[in-house]
Amino acid sequence: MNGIVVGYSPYVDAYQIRLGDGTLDGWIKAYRILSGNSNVIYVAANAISEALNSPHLPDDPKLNDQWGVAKVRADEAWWLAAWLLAEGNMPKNNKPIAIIDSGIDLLHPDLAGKIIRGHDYIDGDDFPSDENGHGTHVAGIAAANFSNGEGIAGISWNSDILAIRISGKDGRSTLTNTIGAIDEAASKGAKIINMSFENPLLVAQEKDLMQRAVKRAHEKGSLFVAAAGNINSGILSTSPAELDHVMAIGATNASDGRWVVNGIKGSNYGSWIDMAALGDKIVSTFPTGTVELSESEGCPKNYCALSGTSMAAPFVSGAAAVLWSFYPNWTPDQIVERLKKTAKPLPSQQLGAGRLDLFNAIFDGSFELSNYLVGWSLPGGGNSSIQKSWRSLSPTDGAQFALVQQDSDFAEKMARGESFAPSLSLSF
Ligand SMILES: [Ca+2]
Ligand SMILES: [Ca+2]
Repeated sequence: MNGIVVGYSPYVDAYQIRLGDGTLDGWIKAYRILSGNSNVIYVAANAISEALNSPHLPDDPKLNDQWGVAKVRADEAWWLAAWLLAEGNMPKNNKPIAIIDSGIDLLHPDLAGKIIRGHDYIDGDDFPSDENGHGTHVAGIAAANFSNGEGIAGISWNSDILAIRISGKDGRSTLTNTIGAIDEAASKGAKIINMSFENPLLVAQEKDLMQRAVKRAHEKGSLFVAAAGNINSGILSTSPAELDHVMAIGATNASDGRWVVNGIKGSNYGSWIDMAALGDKIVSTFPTGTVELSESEGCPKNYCALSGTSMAAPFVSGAAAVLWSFYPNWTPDQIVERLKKTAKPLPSQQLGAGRLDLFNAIFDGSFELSNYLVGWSLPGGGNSSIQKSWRSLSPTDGAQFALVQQDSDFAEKMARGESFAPSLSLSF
């Protein structure tokens, strides 16, 4: 069968196997062999197209407009998470996300109950409301209320949002406000700090000041995600995305090309980009009243589609929060590494590691496993049962997987790299 183990999840205690024969027939053959082994508790396909109608997916009415959800395989990640949550095998709350931006509509129905009010550096108060629209949109992508029968589903199903306002109606900010906001976010315990703004013109001393603030926060355990900027440049880098310990996020479109509009506006690219996420016509929350972007972007109240690297960054911020809920003890650098190494490569796009793939990020730890797992397989014979909820056999993303659960002792041995009986070392 030529299968190889490409991942292991300690939470589901399951191995992910990529089958050499990716057809349905190949899967069925592999299923019969694996499910016949007494060490295998169940075998299931990692394919959940049927689950789109299942109760595991959120009921938010605009989910159908959120093309990015399936593209980054957030739906599959949610599906796995829903099962783990139900089993009590996962934290109910994801890591808090700070949105340093133009503020957030504090009255929005799809952000209600999520927002922790940070400082408003424009008004000098603690009501960081949004007169521009940008911050409200960014916040929703990362963490709008999930499965609440309203609006959209945020990528992270249960993250608090720390709203910090550094720009007014015109969307412009200052270095002082930005540095204050970074220090504030870290001191208030935000694990993920989203910065969907760009400045290509900072001088060295200004960059250094911002870098120092980032470094302080990074040392407190914060992960930074920033927009790479929208000037369609392969030469200019922008701050804060270019700084050390900050993920620089470019933007892609529905066909995994770099997001560009008429060759004028587009995602920046180049060797300084870490990875990319979706930035083309992204539907998210928008202020309930009239704001600056209402007219310029033709946005109705409450929800609107906007484009740019500003939208791509919160996809990654939300994804980081979800990934962290699966691996609560990881450091920010481990989260960053996993997100990058499991991204879908986009050769020749100059968008770093490629486009976010949240399901892969959660499940594909192949690069962290040593080679002894490659070629691992099981012979036939014994009892098994298939999980009834995991019934779809359709391939996703061109690959077929089986999830194979072992008894816990077996998993521990595997994790320690111990050898097994010869009966467990056959090749497919
Ligand atoms: Ca205010
Ligand atoms: Ca919602």
